[in-house]
Amino acid sequence: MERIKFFHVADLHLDSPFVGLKHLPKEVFERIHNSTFASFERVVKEAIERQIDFMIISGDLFDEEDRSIRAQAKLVKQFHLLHSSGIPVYVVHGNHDHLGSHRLELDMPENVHIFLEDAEVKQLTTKNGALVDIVGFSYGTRHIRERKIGEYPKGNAGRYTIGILHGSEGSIHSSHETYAPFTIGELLEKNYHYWALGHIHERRILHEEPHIVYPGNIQGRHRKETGEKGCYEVILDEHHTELSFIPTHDLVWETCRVSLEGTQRFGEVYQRIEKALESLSDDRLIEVILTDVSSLPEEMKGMIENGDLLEALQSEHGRYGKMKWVHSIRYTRSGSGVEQDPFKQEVLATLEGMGDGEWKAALSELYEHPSIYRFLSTLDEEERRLIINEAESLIRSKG
Ligand SMILES: [Mn+2]
Repeated sequence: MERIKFFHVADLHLDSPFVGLKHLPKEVFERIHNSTFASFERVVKEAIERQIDFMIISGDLFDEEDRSIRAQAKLVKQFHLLHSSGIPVYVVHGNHDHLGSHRLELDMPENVHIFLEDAEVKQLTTKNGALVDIVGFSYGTRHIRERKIGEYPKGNAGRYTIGILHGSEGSIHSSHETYAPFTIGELLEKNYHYWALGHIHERRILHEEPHIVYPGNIQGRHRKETGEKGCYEVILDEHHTELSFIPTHDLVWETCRVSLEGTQRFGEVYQRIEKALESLSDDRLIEVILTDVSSLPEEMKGMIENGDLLEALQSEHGRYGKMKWVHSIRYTRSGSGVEQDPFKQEVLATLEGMGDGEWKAALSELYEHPSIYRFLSTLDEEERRLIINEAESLIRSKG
């Protein structure tokens, strides 16, 4: 069989709202707000330059069920560019942009092939004459909890078979909800040449030969989606897979740890942070975590907590080249003194002992709020730690 070359892209989340970023100057806001589109434009540019045979998009093209016209128009424009270059696109919709959510739909060019609710096979002959079966399904509603893998037929000899699946591999524990679950074994049984997964926003290769791959999203959307983001170029021949990651992100979310050991004055703190920021590349959205703060006077900690330090850094953002935006500053308290007040001791001990149940109860008002819950992701260990640290320093600082 002639070799084939395609792009595996997933989780575009076009027009993501980037919640949690506050008080952005206009140019910073616009850059961030446009970043999902900028990344997809790069995906398309690379696809055309590399003359791929076809593109696969494994779900969550849009971030919201009521996909904006702006997002649709920009997407359609990119699909037209692919069309002009003779590149077909195979699309499934995921939990974020399921078929049932269609409100106002723009017409897609004819190179775009969208899968429907039941798993189906779409056939393609590449310009080199290779025969390819592409199998997939789209989410008809937001929550697909059942196993859909049973609907996928076995691969046929003499043709490439590629499976597209937006869902959760059974052994992965993540903050993503479990949808259309499957196991690696179930995928291998199908005898496909490649599995183009979507849903998990981290890049992961679950199996090699045949490759089972989550490419991750194309642009980080919050501080936990750190690092480079992009898509995979896949070159297949009958026995071998060549996988290359192509970074296309517009902005990278990054955590920057700065030790404040021995510092006492605002000027010293500021300089240490500035120095650390200078060493980072451009086009970063940065969370600064200050460590070793034990020598820091309480009033300095107050300036960190009340946002004064952050504001000072942000007002200087122009100095850091193209774009280095510090979106938050926190500090972790290590080796803090023993509390003498018995009441405070009691409260601190309770805080330290908070289990899942207590967290759930404390957060239920937010996490069960009908219009807020969908903007929230679950708190991981580090975030819980930070909240506890902040509460602790608040309690200790009150007389
Ligand atoms: Mn997604």
